[in-house]
Amino acid sequence: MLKAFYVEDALRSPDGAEVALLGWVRNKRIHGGLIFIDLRDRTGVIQVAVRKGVVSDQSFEKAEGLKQESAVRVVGIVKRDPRAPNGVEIRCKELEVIGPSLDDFPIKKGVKIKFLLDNRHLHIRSPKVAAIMKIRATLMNAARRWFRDHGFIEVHCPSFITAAVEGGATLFKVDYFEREVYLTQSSQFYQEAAIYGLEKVYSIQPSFRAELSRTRRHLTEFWHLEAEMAHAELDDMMKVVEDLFYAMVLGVYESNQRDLELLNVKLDPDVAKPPYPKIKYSEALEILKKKGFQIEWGDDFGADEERELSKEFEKPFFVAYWPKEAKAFYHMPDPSDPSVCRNADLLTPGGYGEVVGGGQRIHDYGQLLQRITEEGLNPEDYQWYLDLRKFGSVPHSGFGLGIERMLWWLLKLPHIRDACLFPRTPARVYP
Ligand code: NSS
Repeated sequence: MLKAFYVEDALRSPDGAEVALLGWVRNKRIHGGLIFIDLRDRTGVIQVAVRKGVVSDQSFEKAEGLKQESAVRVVGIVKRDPRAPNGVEIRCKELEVIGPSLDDFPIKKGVKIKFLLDNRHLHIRSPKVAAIMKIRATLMNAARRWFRDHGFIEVHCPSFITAAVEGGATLFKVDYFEREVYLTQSSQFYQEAAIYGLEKVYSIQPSFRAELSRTRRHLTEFWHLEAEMAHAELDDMMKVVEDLFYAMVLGVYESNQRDLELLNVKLDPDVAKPPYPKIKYSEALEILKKKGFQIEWGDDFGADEERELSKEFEKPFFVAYWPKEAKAFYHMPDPSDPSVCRNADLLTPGGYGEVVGGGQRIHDYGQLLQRITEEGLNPEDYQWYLDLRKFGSVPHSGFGLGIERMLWWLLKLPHIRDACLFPRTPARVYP
């Protein structure tokens, strides 16, 4: 039968109730004829007391021999006891080993980060990793709920592609039946095609970047939440990003208090309450110059620039109207000043930097063709993308949000890889 009773249910049960728990042995302490087991499941840890003479000799022997992470089934009586870590103890009546640990569990206090990453398949059992993953799942659920409530339709786009969205330098090549194709950096172009049938769409799926940067914020594979809207301009896109972002933060605040506590994160959802400050690229440049950065008009911001800039803000904030040289060819030049695009990145405060990139797309055929050529790209590679501008093209906008970047900021994680079940970075594709 599927498990339906968890440690958290046992903690809430009245004294004297008999409960059966399935879990894993996190820790064991032997005091002569009394053995304490810390039993873990996905909802928490509870102390189980196994007393000689109360349980059968067989159950006591099994308990004595338990190694860390053995899977067990425990039947016992709930008893409030102030000496127990959670104030509740299970007085064991019966213990059964479902899956023994064959070796000593290698994850111990004080092991190095590399060791934890090499043994990520075992480390992810830790309550802290589980808490991060539960919060991650909430972000996804909250985003889906928001999109559904606001009339967006979920689509699924291919990962094998033939032309770059975000520049050729970060494309992963794939041998595709002796043809060279790539792993996608973004689903944007497919979403742009989809809006002509579905008008407002979103997708949540992996994107890939062959980025050799060993920073605390770059992955080679990340989960990309993207949306695209027909009949939408830059301001419409920023409004959607604000509302969605807040709904995601609020979702975590409402559903994950215990996980946040375990991670020692004090989350004030008001930090993400719209409206967000909006500054222009030119203003951001001035702030950075005043801070002593040697940066010129047209330069993209690196990790250092973003970190310093984002220390100036208390809320997420938009940096809008970037010079076209700094951004991909598809961004729409602003009609009132064509040297800048109608685009905006959302940066998180406190030194974390960019989490969302997006803007209004060029919807005019001739203008798109011109930008493709100006950038030295081959129009043939973008034939189908250009085609979209031939048949009833409309102003449209969209954005992409990195789920791991958002978690990194939200939980103040030391490294973006802590936001992944199995991170992928230049140095790591195992396990
Ligand atoms: O390159 S982006 O800024 N924009 C796009 O890919 C657009 N084509 C999205 C769109 O408009 N549909 O990437 C968007 C976000 C960025 O803000 C980060 O949050 C995340 O994707 N991102 C990454 N996260 C982790 N690691 C890496 N390497 C990475 N690159 C982008």
